[in-house]
This record gives sequence, C-alpha cells and structure tokens, in this order.
Amino acid sequence: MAIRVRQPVVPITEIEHAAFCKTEDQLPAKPLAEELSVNVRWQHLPEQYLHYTAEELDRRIHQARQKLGKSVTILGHHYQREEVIKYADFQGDSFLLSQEAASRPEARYIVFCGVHFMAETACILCAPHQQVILPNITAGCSMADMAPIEDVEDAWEDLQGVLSSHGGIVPITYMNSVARIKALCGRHGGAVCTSSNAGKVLEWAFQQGQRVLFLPDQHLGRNTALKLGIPLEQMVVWNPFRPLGGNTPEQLRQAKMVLWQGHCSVHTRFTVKQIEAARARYPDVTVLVHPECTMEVVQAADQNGSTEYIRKVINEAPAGSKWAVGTEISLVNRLAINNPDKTIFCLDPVICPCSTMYRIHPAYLLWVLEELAAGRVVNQITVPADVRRDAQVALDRMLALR
Ligand code: CIZ
Repeated sequence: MAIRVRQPVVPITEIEHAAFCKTEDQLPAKPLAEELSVNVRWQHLPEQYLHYTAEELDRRIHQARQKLGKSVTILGHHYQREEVIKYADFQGDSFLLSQEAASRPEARYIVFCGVHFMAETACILCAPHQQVILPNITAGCSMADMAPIEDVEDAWEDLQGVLSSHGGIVPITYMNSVARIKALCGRHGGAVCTSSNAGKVLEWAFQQGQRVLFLPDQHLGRNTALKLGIPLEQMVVWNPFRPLGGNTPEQLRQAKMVLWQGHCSVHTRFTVKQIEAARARYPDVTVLVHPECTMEVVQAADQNGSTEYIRKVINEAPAGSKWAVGTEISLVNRLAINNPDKTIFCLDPVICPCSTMYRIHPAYLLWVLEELAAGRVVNQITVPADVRRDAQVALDRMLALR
C-alpha cells in the first residue's frame, strides 16, 4: 500500500472540544483574547483584534460593511454562534448557502461564516470572478479531516483490487468532505449527497452498481442505508488505519455498503439515555435528531433529518409543542429564541458547540472585512481547476436527482 505525505491540518484537540462546553444555556462571545486563553490554536490576527469589545466589534463590522456595499455577501451556517450569524445576509445549510452565493454574481466577495469544506463548495459553485473567504482559516471540520484524500485514494485503489472483477463500487461522499474527495467521486461515477437527500442519492447509486463506498460519515451512511432496507450484515466499516480497512476480501465482496470510519464529534455526543431522560421529564415531547447521530439514537428518536428539516418542522409546529433536539447547540438555541411559544431544548444537558464552527469569532469576521475595505483579500479559499471540474460532476449528479 502506498504511503503518501499528508496535508497538515489544525487538529481539534480534546482540550478544545471541552473548552467551550457549559451547563448554562447561553454561550456569549468573549473578546477573542479570552477565548484564545483556553489553549486553542486558531489563526493569528493583528493584536488589536484580540481586544475589541462586543460593542467595538459591532460598530466596526457595520462600518466596514457600509464601505463594501453590495460587493460583499456574508453567509452564515446554521451552526454559527449568534454573535456571528446576526451579520449574515443569508442563513442556511452548506449547500443552500453555496447556491445562494452563486446566484448573487454582484457579490464579488463571499465571506463564508462556516467551515473549510463549505467555503470550498461555494468556490466550486460560484462564478470565476467571485472570491470566497473563510474568516478563520483554521475553521475545518473534524469529520472531513477523518477522510484525508491520501487515505481515500489508497482505499479506492485497494477496493479496486478486490472488487473490480466483482461488480465494482460506487463512491458517494457527504457534502462534509474536502473538494478532492468530491472530485474523486465525480471521476469514478459517483456523486455528492447532503443529509437532506442522502436516501435519494443512495437509491441512485444502487442503480449504478451493486455496492457503495460512503464517505466520510459512517453514521449518516448506516442510518440512510437502514432506511432503504439494507441490513447491518451487509455493511462493513472501513478503518483507514488497517489493511483493507480491517476487512477480508470476502467481507468486502459480500458488502453492499462500505462505510468510512468517520463521525461528527457533536452528533455522537447524543445518547439513548438522554432521550429517555427527555421523555421522563416531558412525556409528550417529540425527539428530533440529526442523522449524523448514532444508529441507536436515530432509532430511539421520533424523527430525524437535516438542519433544514429540523428548522422547518419546529418552525411549523403548533404552539405549546415540546421538542428535544439532537443537533448543534447554536441552531437549537436559535430555534428556541425564534419559537418562544414552544418548549425547545437540546438533548445533551452539557452544552458543547461545534468547536470548529466556533472558531469563527466576530473578530475574525471584522478582520477579513476591514482587510477587504482596505483593498486586500485575506483567507481566500481556492480549488484547483481540475478538482473543481470533477467535483462539479459529482455535484451535478446529485442535483439531477432533485
Ligand atoms: O450540510 C450541512 O450544512 C450540514 C453540516 C448539515 C445539515 O444537515 O445541513
């Protein structure tokens, strides 16, 4: 098996995961210097940005925006903290936001308050004159980092060796993956999926071939395949640290789903015990979780769906209804604020934000805006032309299924 040099990533440490966890329900942003004092390794900024108060940040962000006018669009992912999302021209999931950016060609600069793979997707979908900026360059995604392209290419080669004369395998990647993985899927007859359309994309994939390599979230892959009636016995997990992912050639040939061993650190915090506790407290509660949660949690919940689904269902629910939600805390808090006539709470009593989404502090947003206002583009995210072309193929296959 080939050994390749890996791209360095800024890892999400256990310290960072725990650093921002709280038991009270709000997480007000502190001056950046204070947030950095818990030993996180975020992008360096000019000193003055570390000390601005919330009021100073707010005033300066408004000033910079006024100067930049329509040349800038700010996009905010549902998982962004309140102090950042309030500046967003559009809020949404990663794919909706990228489409929104592409539909606004007057915006030369797209400031994407989200994480790296989302900015890459925007870059793939945007017009060539648009530049995509990620306010904090270290805002990656721990799930996407669990599938480095070098490991995926090695796995792909190994799978071809075992399966090419046994019906092959179709690569499907969740949106939460680097552009190079999307491109690999495009080149090899596969597609991208989101958590909203994973079922449709998997159905399509099984019309193309007899088995699927699902990247990088094993839980979304497993939960979706189970919904389609594929039994657990026909699923194997690919551990990139073991030869053949820890499987025998026979196990791979028997499998319908090969699930990459990746997960979301936020959604795997939710447990069946938390669901039981929520039901004990509110017997009429509806438990609604994201399909990145484990199979046990998804099966114990009343409903599961993407961030857009969760928002829609709760926003449209009758007054007085009660919701225990298993997804990122910033989204849950926002739903609770926007629906004061309903009882909405996070399943997990310990409030832990997504630590990479949290790396976008308003001071970073201010910094990139002030740099733009001074005529300098910082933190531009680019995708090489060949990667963009092939990734677009995989995205187009998904879009054709809508
Ligand atoms: O694609 C997204 O934005 C994510 C991360 C999840 C979802 O369900 O929308």
